[in-house]
Amino acid sequence: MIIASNLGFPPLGAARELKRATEGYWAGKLSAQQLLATGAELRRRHWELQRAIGIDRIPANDFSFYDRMLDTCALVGAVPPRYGWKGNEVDADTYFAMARGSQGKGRDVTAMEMTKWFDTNYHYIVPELERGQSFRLASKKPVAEFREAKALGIDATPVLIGPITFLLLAKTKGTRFDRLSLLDALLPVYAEALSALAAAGATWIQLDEPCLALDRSEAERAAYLHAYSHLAKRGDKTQLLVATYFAGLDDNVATALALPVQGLHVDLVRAPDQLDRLLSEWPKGRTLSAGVIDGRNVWRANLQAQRALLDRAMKTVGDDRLWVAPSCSLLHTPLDLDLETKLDPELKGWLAFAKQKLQEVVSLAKGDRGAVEASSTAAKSRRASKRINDASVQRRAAAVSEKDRVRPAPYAVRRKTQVALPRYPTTTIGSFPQTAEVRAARRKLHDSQLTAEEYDAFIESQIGKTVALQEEIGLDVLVHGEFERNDMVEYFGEQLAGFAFTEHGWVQSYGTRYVKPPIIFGDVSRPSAMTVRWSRYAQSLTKRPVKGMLTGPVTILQWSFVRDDQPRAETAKQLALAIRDEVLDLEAAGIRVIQIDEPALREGLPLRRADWADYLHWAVDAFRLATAGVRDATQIHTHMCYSEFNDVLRVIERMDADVISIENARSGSELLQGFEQYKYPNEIGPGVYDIHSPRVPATSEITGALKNMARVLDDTQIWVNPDCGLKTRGWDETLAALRNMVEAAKGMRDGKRET
Ligand code: 39S
Ligand code: ZN
Repeated sequence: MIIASNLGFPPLGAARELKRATEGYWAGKLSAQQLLATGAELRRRHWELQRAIGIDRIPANDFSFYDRMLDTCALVGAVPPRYGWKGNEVDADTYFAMARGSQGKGRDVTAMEMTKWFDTNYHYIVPELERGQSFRLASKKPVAEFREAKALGIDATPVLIGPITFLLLAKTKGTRFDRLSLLDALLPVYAEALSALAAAGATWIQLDEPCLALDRSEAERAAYLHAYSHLAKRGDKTQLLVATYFAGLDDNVATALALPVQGLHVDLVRAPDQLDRLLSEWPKGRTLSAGVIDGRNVWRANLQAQRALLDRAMKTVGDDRLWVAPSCSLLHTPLDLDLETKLDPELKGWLAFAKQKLQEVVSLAKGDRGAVEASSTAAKSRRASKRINDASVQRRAAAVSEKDRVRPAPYAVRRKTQVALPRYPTTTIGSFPQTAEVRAARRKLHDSQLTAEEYDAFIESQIGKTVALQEEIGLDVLVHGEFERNDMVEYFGEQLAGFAFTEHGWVQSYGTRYVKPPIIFGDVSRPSAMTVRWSRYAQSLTKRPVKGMLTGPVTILQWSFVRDDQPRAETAKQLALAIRDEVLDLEAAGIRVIQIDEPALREGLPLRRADWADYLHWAVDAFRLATAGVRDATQIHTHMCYSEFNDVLRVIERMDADVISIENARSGSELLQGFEQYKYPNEIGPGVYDIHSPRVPATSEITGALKNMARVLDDTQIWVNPDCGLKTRGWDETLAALRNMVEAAKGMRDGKRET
């Protein structure tokens, strides 16, 4: 019997119960007790669902109220000193203060840094570690959740983030030091956590080690062996499964197979080629968890092909040691396709969400012939469907040449013809608060309680108010505020041909924030203008320049579920042509500044460095194709966030935007260090405050950030802007922060007047 297994299940709930309860708790409308009860109810429901589907090994402790890396910080007592933690169990207020920062009740602490989880659109909280830091078991969550499952009669697999991945994803504070130097301090705490789970009756424990599937040094490989040898000495009978995903083990195969653990999970969707090598060296008695159902996309699997992989594995591993599973945690897929009542049936027949993926896992484990045949029929229907191909889009993409990607004049020449602005010009990244009122209006439009005319008038009133406020605050380049957008990717997906969108396909982005990634199923084009109406309206209200706001082709690609029947580069090119059409329409409508956001450009980098150059080449080409059609006088901006930019600084130069704004506030001085070593030629706005936290930065704090920038950048290059869009913030804190920001910018201008 092949075992059907799962690595992780999305915690949100079909009615987004977890989001509502958590935000309710933050707003003081729900007690901690009520929040915990909602969490327990969701876990129960999801465990029972997985059991009903027929999953044999169901995960526990995959649930999180905010993020599993943050949970791990709490587990091992890695709480930075600024939270004033006393060393007992990490309570809800400390936990959420670490996630979001906290202001009031005599406390003013910043949040921990947040960054992208590998190449996903999920963000994790980055552990902060100090030299010589100690650890201690400070959370009972894994054991408590294992017991909850056990009470339901489920022998669950508790899931922890493995010690090496935890350390490798952490950042060091204070003086730089080798994170792995903390390993020996950390391992006893992990051993204690494992023993506690063993004592509670766990038969298997899953340790997520995605870092083992990335480029690793010899020292890091040695650390893997060292860590798992230490954990193997526990003396209980609980078996360990090390889970790798998102990439193949490649040159780490020998290390992975040498670990003294009982099971290994590998991603055979992203890296099917690793199977032969693994099997040729497979240790006798080791369990193989074969990740053959794509946990990163929404396409229905071709079960026949995946079953063939399993048959090969079975010959070596034996069917009593073979598990079949999704490639990674299902956190990155929506919950349930059955909730989509409006999706057209043909397309629906090509898709699978988390619940359907687990059904596929069970079909494979059971060797269900009917299911295998049905999946082949669906695959054939998709390949043959007329809806996928648009000959005119394909012809246009084929005719693109390098001249379409190059602006006629260099930056220095263009700048002289563009909008005139003071030094340290101020702007925002584009969105203003998406209040409950704005969302309710969209909901009413959807439910026909508002007519299209009434909704449009409401959006215009929001724009009018926001333009007036920006003028009053004294910002230099204004925005319309993006009130008409549900999301910066979904909004465009809804208007582009070749896209489908869901009603309930929520996927966690960070904390309680979710997105509904659109589905790119066919050739992409833009039937008509998408944003011009709102930008033109905003510009009609003011003499100051209003920035047109678009999402770039790479980001639309990265934050959508993308068709898997042609190279991503080709889909990116089609998207670039669609955005190029919009850019030119904005320019024709009198918009002098146009921002094309590419926050996901960095996160799209392949996980292995050997694959970077190829990706960066086509990704930057897509951005250039989208933007290079404008006149010299049109100022092109771009924006990027949540990235380790120092990896891609030189690539940013090749994008040739006139101005780039960059996330910077939470990661402190790192970005600036990059600019010390490398002279960026165009203009740049490193974010001066963190918008992912409700706290209002003082003017002096912003001035400090600007002065730091002025040390490594020329003062004619520096723009003053927040880190990112303001849509998640409330109006009061937004206005207060922007006033301080403008005051700080003015101070910089005055301070430099004599030079
Ligand atoms: N990825 C994408 N796709 N988009 C991004 O902006 C980002 N930014 C970064 C990186 N990745 C991204 C992550 N940042 C949100 C905010 C920041 C993010 C990601 C997500 C966010 O605010 N998400 C919203 C949320 O979780 C949902 C946004 C949305 O689609 O709350 N809103 C819809 C809308 O505005 C639906 C809103 C909604 O929930 O129309 N409506 C209620 C309902 O349907 C009704 C509301 C009411 O009646 O009051 O039940
Ligand atoms: Zn941003």
